[in-house]
Amino acid sequence: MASNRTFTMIKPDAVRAGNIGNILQMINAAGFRIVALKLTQMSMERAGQFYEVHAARPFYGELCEFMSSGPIVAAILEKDNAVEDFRKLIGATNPANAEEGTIRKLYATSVGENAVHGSDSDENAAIEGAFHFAGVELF
Ligand code: FUP
Repeated sequence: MASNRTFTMIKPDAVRAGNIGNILQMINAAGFRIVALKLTQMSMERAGQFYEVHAARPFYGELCEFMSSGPIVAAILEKDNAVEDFRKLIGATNPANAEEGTIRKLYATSVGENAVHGSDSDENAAIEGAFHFAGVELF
């Protein structure tokens, strides 16, 4: 059975560009309920832990520097089929390949600075949500 929760981050590029409101509006309009939400910033070390799965990839250092370069909005979202439906809403990792109307098509500038994160599985959604939020922060 598909889980009904996913985890997202509005990344430092989109926060710097003033797009928090626009992106949250798209998330709400697509039918996701906000379960948890905060403005926060990851240290280089915390970003390294979050993206540990990519540690061997050539872009890992740049990715961690970028993700710790400024505040992010972290959120847990709820909807039927949340993980898959949210991946559709955000579009392809590289905005050049993202479909029209997706968050990355509208707000991402490159494969590295791609405006938003969306969990890729139910298991990772739970792990990533717990990485950023304590139980008392979920509503
Ligand atoms: P996604 O699940 O769409 O966020 O994409 P990945 O898990 O494959 O990648 C995680 C992050 O690594 C991306 F959001 C940006 C960064 N990345 C790069 O900088 N270069 C790449 O070639 C691939 C990913």
